[in-house]
Amino acid sequence: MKLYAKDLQNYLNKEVIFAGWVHSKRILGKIAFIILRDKTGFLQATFKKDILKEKFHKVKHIQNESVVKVMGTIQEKVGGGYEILVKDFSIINESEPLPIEIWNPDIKTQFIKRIQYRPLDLRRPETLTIFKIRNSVIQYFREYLLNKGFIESQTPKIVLMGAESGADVFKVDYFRKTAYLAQSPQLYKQMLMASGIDQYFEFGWYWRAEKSHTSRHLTEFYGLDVEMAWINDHYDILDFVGDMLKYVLKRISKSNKESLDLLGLHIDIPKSIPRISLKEAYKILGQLGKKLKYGSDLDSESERLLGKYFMEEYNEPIVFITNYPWSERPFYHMRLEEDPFWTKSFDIFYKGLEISTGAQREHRFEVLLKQAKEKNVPLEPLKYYLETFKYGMPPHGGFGLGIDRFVKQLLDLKDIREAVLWFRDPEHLSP
Ligand code: AMO
Repeated sequence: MKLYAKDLQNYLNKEVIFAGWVHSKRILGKIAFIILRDKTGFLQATFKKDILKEKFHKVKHIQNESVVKVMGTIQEKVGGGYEILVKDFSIINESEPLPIEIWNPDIKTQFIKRIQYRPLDLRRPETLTIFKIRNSVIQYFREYLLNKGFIESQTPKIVLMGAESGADVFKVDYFRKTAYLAQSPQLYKQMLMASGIDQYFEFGWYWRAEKSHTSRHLTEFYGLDVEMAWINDHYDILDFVGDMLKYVLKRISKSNKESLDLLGLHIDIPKSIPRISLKEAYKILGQLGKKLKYGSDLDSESERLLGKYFMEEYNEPIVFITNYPWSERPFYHMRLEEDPFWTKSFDIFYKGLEISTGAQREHRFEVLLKQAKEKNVPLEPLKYYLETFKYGMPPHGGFGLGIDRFVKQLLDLKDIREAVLWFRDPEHLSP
């Protein structure tokens, strides 16, 4: 096992082997200092000519960012910390001069070039931290759901039809049949509600062949899908998701303090998440000078305006907007009994960006079939999905939450591309 810099205090006056990257180098005649780095910190390696004899001259040729292994004794360093007095060393992998800047305080390398050299970019603590927090985000969502008794599993990603609009799908040549990459696990997670797994979630990839060039769209993105049965209506789901979001944000704020400090961030925890219907949102937008056609969806400017309004007026970073028009929602959303123009649906906005969509689903077979026909959804590939609704399907609903968008908003990143290791958009398939 590697000895990490953070554990050096346990090895005082002991002989050890330490490996890491060369962070910096200083040569003063017969003595040289190399600062070695690993993911946990730094160690000064002290090289002396009288110990290393003729091997000493090799130290001068070691380039920054090379991987080096040193053997020697751990000592306390004057001024605090530890150093290793090197008895022997080897260069494991030499580095050429880096093609991107990583240690300048003011990085000028363009993001697109940083992505071409993403592993090097990830040596920067600020970049690495994004992925440490992303890792925690996924862990805390999972933790919350498992503690509530949900079951996590996985559903097929090579499918016969797109689960959402059906448009914007990537085709796959599947042994001479045409298949598609899943747009979402929607149909499968709903089918599970008839199975006894009445509280289900999965993390997984979504693919959408959308030619969007925005700071919030990817063609391949990662999502959390949740589905639950025995609900009364979509407000039950919002009660659940509200508690979950508060839990995750509190947990990040407490357990990832060091990472947040490095990025200079403070997390606002929602207190009482505002919940308004789309009709009410139209009114607020009207007061803010933005007119939307009655029955239309929110555009990105409206999302931003509402986010700003609820932050300024109520100090709330998250907003739930409910009851979207049937014309704007997929066939599986349940319509309001009293006014079927609207659906029992919602979108969740975090700092002015949609991070999640959900709804109570239509569970009555005849109504669902009628709705699918009304939206001109091809019925043949839906056969097994629709069948499930004939044999005892409980009322149910759920939501899909974009992890990349959540991380973008959480960390105030300018672009969703910063929140994924290697992104896919209409122009980028490599690296
Ligand atoms: P929807 O299509 O709204 O809903 O997707 C759910 C969430 O996924 C994220 N998202 C995206 N993230 C990055 N790039 C994109 N191109 C992109 N498109 C969507 C958003 C969005 O809120 N089946 C339903 C969910 C449900 O009802 O359970 C669905 O897929 O954060």
